Amino acid sequence: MDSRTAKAHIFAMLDVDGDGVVSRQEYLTRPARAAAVSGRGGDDPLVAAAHAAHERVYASMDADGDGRVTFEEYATWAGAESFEEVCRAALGSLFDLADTDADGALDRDEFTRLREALGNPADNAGAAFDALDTDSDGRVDREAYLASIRAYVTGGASGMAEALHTAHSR
Ligand SMILES: [Ca+2]
Ligand SMILES: [Ca+2]
Ligand SMILES: [Ca+2]
Repeated sequence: MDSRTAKAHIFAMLDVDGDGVVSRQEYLTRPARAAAVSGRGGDDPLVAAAHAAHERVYASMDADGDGRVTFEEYATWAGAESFEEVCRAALGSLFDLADTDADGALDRDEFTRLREALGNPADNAGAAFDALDTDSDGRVDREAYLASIRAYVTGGASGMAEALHTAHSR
């Protein structure tokens, strides 16, 4: 799998209504949904942090600032540099929303709820969890979660990336 294939999968997931453009609203719905499924209200500081982190990603991603992110715009932008600059914080904020018992790891239920909130199919959530939970202790920690997504986005041909590729396929 090359990174452009991975980017196409991710873009398709972000473009919820399938019109070929990721709108600002589509993107900002992600932290809102992650907050909702985790039972968090608007007064939770993690909700505000997640919203702000996603605003930063969208502003970075939307190079021409027209409030529409096309696939070409996305594919040009996505990569290791943008991951470190803005994506890590946004993805970490989603992880924190989902980590409802705040133990620094997602258990199977927390992980599955987050995936569903972000529009991943529920039917392979178990396989995706197993691929990430490499020591099979029933927990996926924050660094492992972020590292696996980074490897996927940047086209690393690791076993983890392949597992995630399957996990993201519809
Ligand atoms: Ca769209
Ligand atoms: Ca744009
Ligand atoms: Ca947890």
